[in-house]
Amino acid sequence: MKRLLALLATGASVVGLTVLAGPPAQAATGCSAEYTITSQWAGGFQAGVKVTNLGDPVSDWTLGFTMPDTGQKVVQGWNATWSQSGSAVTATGVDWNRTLATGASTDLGFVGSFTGSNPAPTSFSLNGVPCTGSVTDPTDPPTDPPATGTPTDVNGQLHVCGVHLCNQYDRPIQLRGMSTHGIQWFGSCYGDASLDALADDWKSDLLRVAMYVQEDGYETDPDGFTRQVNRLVDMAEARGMYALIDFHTLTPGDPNYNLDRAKTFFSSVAARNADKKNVIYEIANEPNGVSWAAVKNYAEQVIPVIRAADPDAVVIVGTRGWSSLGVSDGSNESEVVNNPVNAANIMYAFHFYAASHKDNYRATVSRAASQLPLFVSEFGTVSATGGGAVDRASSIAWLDLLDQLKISYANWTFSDADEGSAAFKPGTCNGSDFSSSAVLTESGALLKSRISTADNFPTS
Ligand code: IDC
Repeated sequence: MKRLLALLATGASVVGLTVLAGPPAQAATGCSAEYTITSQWAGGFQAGVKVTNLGDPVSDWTLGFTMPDTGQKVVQGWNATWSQSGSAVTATGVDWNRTLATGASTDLGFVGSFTGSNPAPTSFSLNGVPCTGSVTDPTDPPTDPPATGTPTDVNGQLHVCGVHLCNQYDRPIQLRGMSTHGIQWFGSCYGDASLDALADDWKSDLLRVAMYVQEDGYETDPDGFTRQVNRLVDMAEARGMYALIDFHTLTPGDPNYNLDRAKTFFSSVAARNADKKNVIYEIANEPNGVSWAAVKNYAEQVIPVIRAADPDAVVIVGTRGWSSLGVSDGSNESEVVNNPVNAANIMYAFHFYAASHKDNYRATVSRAASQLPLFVSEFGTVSATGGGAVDRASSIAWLDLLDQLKISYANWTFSDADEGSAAFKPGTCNGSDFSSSAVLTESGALLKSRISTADNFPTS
């Protein structure tokens, strides 16, 4: 059964269908706008607007609407350039969502304030055309009941299909989850209670296991760290979560420095976990100060080692410039598109920190997503240092974009590190409460609210 989206339709039928006979064809126009208040507090609220273009493709758009109460104001918005004059609000598309094909949607949002009441806005229009259309969501699966079971039960062995991550039914899915901090430092954060909370309360699909190679990591005790990683793979599996095994190279930035270690490590974990369906391998966290050619050379030596032991697992390859597809080094995705890694069933890592990496990075991802299979195996809501304040608007813009593109993600970090990117307040991992809101940081609360919404995994 197709879900009919809640609409602000005024009762008119679908606008934008061309009539077969009659006057000469004109550009088809029309839109629908779905407005939702996602939270509200004394004098303030957060709202989302899903805009769908029901007419001909547009390469530039402005959404207009009217605030019914004089006290209602847009304070700060995302995924568009917002302005307000009296009761009239406009939102204009930004680089990466400026073009809307027929039937395409984009999600915008804003934080607002109000003094009296806070009714829903009226008179939505797109490029001046009233949004009176209705639309069914073409991404809805044709199945009736929502899938039941854990993420790994429902999706089984994953593979790459086109630019997407696909499940056992060969349908694109998005995994949403969390990354550990360095397991050499935060082992106490990864026990039964915290992982129960991650699976049951957060409804996380995924645990990324960040095994640093340097900084007192793998190189100091290869067997011990291999055991720890395998233990976390098992703990994730027992809870129905995918496990991303992250060979967390960072400094030095050239992954070839660790090539022998990578071969030893991956031949061991791939052999040991070959029969499991929940394992994804991430072979180099963040190459930096090194060319794409060098990263590709590393990947083409490590991937065959994994394939020899575990032929069907998805492998994620880090990209140049701290896994920015080269953008942080002044390059872009074309170096990968023009010279891809010679291997099948792989994805490319894209990492971002929302307070540091904004519109030009989002534009890169929205462009690259139609050409390369991308996996956001690490991102933060804060600055690239891992600390500082949560950039809420940028984080939400990013998460909306990843949702729209069905790009999987893991947030840095499921830990109680004393830095803004950590989900838990310092000291949490010494205790037994991983579920109450009292132990969450601002970043943790935001991510938990995003990750714990129902998954929509196709089952046929
Ligand atoms: C940071 C940690 C911080 C630690 C530092 C050095 O948050 O506590 O001291 O590493 O190991 C990355 C890296 C990730 C960084 C993170 C934040 O993958 O290891 O973690 N970051 O700086 N890339 C961009 C940001």
